[in-house]
Amino acid sequence: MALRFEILGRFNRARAARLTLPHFTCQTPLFMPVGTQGTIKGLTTDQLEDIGCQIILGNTYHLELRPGSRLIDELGGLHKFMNWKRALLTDSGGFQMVSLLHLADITEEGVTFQSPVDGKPMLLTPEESIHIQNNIGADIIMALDDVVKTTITGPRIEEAMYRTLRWIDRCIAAHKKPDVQNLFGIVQGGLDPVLRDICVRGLVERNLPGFAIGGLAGGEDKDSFWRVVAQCTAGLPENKPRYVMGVGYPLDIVVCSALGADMYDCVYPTRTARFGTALVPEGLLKLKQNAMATDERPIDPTCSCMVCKKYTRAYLHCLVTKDAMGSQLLSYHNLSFMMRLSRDLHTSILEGRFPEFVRGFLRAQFPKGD
Ligand code: PRF
Ligand code: ZN
Repeated sequence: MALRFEILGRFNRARAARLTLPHFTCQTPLFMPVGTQGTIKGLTTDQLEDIGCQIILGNTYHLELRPGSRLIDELGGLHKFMNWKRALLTDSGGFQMVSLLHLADITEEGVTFQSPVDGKPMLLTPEESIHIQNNIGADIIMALDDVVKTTITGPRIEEAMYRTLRWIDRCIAAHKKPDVQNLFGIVQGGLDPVLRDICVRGLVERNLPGFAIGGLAGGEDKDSFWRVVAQCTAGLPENKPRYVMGVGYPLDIVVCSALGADMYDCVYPTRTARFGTALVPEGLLKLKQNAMATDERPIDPTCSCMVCKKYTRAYLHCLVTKDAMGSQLLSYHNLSFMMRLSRDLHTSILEGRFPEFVRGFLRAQFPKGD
């Protein structure tokens, strides 16, 4: 195992922990910004360090297409290639292919898809995904899973869950660097508590260094989503990190942390920035609105990030969607917001004032109590 997970404080099911990875020691709960081609769109790695980012996510599928994991390996791994000294996590690639390419098809062997480069049929097997991720060299690598939308019903959900369990053994067997890279298994099973339970037990038996809860945030209602997270965290070992994949919105991170989850990733803060939206304690601030044109305040007067210290809403209104600098500055602020949220969760759990923090967060987001 190439990690240490020490719980420093708890509040009911919520945990504040220290997660020691080969490249960095992180504090949880934590949010991981998503990079695709070895970059978080619009930000330098120095800026990511400045805002307190501890671990970022890379996508196996994108990196394999360009520049290719063999080249990354030859050039000394992704950390060196992208000049990022802190922790990295790579996702296995299957989910990205299925969600991006409607041409992807899943068989027992792996995920088949047409190369977006030359249209040739390609196959991503569990072995190949792990081999690529071994080459990329992230601190945490993810098992190849069979992901289905939570909004479908029928036997396909059960098939995907059992296949995910069969594939985990192929991933474990293919993993050549367990001393320096941590392989996380992914719980699938849709919204079915029986299937989720079988998957949790199956993965726990494999004694992996950490576990992810997958297949969520795909259009199901919040109640179903939170119920699955609550069930999975209850069944996963206390002393291992729990990662809810593809989540999310600030509210979901607060709720999932209360339910005992530790790690999150989502494109939302950077994507919404590119559409001109800033995350603020009250919810969302749309910089495109005409009212912003003469507003001399910072995005968020309570935020101490570089953008809020130096620029007005009026200036950002002028830039958004017209100049790349607009998305860059908004991404910088939005990720700063997520980092502050992660820190606030950690310290409030540690200091025994988690309920007060959650109440304050909810009051700001839902002032009318709805
Ligand atoms: N599996 C993988 N990556 C993911 C997910 C998943 O279930 C999600 C959840 N929708 C986001 N990213 N491998
Ligand atoms: Zn800010």
